[in-house]
Amino acid sequence: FITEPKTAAIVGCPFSGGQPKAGVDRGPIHLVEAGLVQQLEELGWKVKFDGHHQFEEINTTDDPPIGILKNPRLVSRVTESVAKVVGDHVKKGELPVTLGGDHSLAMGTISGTLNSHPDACVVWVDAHADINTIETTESGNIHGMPVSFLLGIGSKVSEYSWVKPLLKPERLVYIGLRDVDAGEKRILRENGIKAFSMHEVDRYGIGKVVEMALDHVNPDRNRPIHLSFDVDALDPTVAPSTGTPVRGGLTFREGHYICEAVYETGLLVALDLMEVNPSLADAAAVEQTVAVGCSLVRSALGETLL
Ligand code: HAR
Ligand code: MN
Ligand code: MN
Ligand code: MN
Repeated sequence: FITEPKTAAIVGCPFSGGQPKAGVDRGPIHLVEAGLVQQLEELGWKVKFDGHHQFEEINTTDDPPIGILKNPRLVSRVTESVAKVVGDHVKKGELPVTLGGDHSLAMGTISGTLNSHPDACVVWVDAHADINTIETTESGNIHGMPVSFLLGIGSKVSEYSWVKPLLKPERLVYIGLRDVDAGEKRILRENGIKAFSMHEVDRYGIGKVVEMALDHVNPDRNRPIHLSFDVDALDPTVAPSTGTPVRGGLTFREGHYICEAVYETGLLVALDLMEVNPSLADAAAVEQTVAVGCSLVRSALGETLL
């Protein structure tokens, strides 16, 4: 699906409107300043990066809540614009690497992927399921909801009518979950969505978990894969600078193993790296988190240990 010469397009999304903590909008800037573009070039990729998206066209001075949804118009318009940008790269056979920014952005990135590859599957790596609906969310923070919008479950708001329910429950799999709301557990169960929590990672080991996850969404290993990686899937000792850290997460190697194994399929068509927040820790912890973010991306784009 990726055409030669292999081209990656960095889609920097300095956006924080899907959640309340300032600073996550600076994640992509730090990742690029850490040298991500050159690192990917050293792996043999042609890398396109024409600056971070500024969403200039989006003008929401007045954005009161719609029901419980916070910043609903802003999040809708930014993610719709991201869907177009990511979709254009995917159509050209380029690999979009979207740097967040909060995870509401995945409403855009996954819409962009599925527009071109309706048969694609999604591997969502996260401490959280991000599948709350308008009915179940307690926070109203849209970064906890993008998956429900992509599936078309829960009641609809006209502001989000551009989001088509292109994702099928059987084409989605989670790895790393450990902080799932009661309403979200019900949604996962009722829709038969496959999820490998940290409990399964402990029981089977990450190698077997990734194999089972791919067997579920991609049994013949012929579907394009969209990997959406929330850095908070990693243990907070590994990736401390993030808005909603949850203890008991993936080790450094477990996180990288997922990326390496997805790369090895040769089926990766889009990658998200989300929720790096450089304002939520001391300088050393920020540097550590940014470095881990870059190295996850390198692993997903083919860096090997030998
Ligand atoms: N489930 C909670 C909510 O809906 C928390 C979501 C949290 N955050 C993320 N997303 N970082 O993965 O608000
Ligand atoms: Mn671009
Ligand atoms: Mn998330
Ligand atoms: Mn998360």
